[in-house]
Amino acid sequence: MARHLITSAIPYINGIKHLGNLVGSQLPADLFARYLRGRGHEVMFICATDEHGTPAELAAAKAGKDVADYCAEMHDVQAEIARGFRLSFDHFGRSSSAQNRALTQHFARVLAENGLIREVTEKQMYSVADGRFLPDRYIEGTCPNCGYESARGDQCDNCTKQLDPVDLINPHSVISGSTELEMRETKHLFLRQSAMKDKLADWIDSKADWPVLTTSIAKKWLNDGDGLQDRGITRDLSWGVPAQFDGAPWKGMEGKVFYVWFDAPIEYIAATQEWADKSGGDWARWWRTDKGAEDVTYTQFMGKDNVPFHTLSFPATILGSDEPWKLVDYIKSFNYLNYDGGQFSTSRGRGVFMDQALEILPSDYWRWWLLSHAPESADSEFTWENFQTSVNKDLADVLGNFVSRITKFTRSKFGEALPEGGTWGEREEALIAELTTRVREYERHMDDKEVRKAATELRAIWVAGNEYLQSAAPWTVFKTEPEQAAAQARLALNLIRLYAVLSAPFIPDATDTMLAAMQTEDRSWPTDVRAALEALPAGHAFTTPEVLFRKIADEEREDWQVRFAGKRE
Ligand code: B3M
Ligand code: ZN
Repeated sequence: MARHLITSAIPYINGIKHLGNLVGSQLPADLFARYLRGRGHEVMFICATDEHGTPAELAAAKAGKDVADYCAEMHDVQAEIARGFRLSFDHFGRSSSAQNRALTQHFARVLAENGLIREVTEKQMYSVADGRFLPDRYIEGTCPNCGYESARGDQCDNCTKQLDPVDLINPHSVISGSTELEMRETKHLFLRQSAMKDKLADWIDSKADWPVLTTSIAKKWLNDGDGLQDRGITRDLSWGVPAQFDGAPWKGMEGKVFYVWFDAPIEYIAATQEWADKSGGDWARWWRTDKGAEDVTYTQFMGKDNVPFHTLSFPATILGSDEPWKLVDYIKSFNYLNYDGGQFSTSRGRGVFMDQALEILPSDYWRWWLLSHAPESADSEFTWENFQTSVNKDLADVLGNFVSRITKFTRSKFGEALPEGGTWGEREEALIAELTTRVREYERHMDDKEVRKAATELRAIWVAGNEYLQSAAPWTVFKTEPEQAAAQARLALNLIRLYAVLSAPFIPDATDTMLAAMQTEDRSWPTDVRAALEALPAGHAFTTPEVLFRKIADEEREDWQVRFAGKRE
């Protein structure tokens, strides 16, 4: 049994995320966590809300709420939706926690002690109309790198370049729209990332097995010349972790807070501390290599825009501390999911948001489509036609139909218990051989975090059962050799349990339904497919489940297409 630490990028607190956000981090992280637990490993799966910085302040102001109240409310909203999608976090934390405040200040202190923080007096955008400095997202303008016109002060969404507000061309205030901006002097703390360039480069070079998407982004910013500039880690904001040294204000930093991207990844650790404080568990054995974490495999999941912060900035914090913190072992990153010929748009309400998705269909339908179409090697696109086809074919026609056909047949001919008699022949041996190969392939893809390939293999495993049933045709065999039909039905009913176990990472609710129908709680992984197909003996009672997956009708699809085309407030 191995120990796996898994983190998903922590979603910003401002508003409900869309399906593209979900498939880029939380959902594949959940898939992996469920898979590893299913294989009997010990898993710590951490996520949280990212509550500091300008996104939170701006959203709270827009909602007319105090920012702390706004964050508390939105955290609960996001937690509820996460439960709806069956995201199996061991803890869903908050970056505004006391634990994260203390840990963030701790890191800043040790980095300063190690000579890796310097104070910089610089000129920053000051909005005369707004009467304040405008950090990060309070400024928008044109990206100097790619020309995208709505680049934010901290990063360009189009080309992923990390920016400083002063880099923008034609900047304006997001608060007032004013372009009456002037440069005024202000003092900030800078993390000397440049001093750690070689260390970071060696570390990234040692990760030969990382996805190309991850290493290419990391190397691009590492070798770009300006990718590893020292970065400001404080901001002129009131909401955030105060820029203090263990309680005492950092001289000259009064009234400033740490930059949200400085404290957000630290929350991965702090959230584990939150979990420990709540459960009495031991966080250090997951995070401190001097306290047991050297045995931990740590995997992070995130969208590609988050990669620079996880391959450069956060490791700079960890390595720069010179303390025995666990560094990430594998970074799985994702491209973007587009929506029906364009992009998801939070501001225009274009596309399906997590709450809306659950209003129209149960989570398994979404989980299956999103994971089987995860934007791994390239951006992928959600279309309603494709969604309808996948659900109707894969879930209803293949898996659902298999379960319904064999339970109904057995009930009508033998009653609701696994029938006795008969033996396996060539057809059954061939099926066992095929499934053995496919289950091993499925495991390999899951171990490799190859989400789409795993989904394809799982679908093939379902198809194999359907084809077996089709060619064995127990309904025909029953007329002349009822014992033979009984052996076939027994095998097929055992396949339902096998499918339940294998499918759990993708469609956990269907797994529960299938196991309940088979009246078993045996979730043991099919290390030996033959043995797994004999797990439920003759005489074992079962029930015939309700429709496992319903089909999506053309009218519904058309209706949803119109409904989610845009304009949500
Ligand atoms: N909140 C950005 C995002 O949600 C940011 C991730 C933080 S991970 C430490 O995409
Ligand atoms: Zn750009």
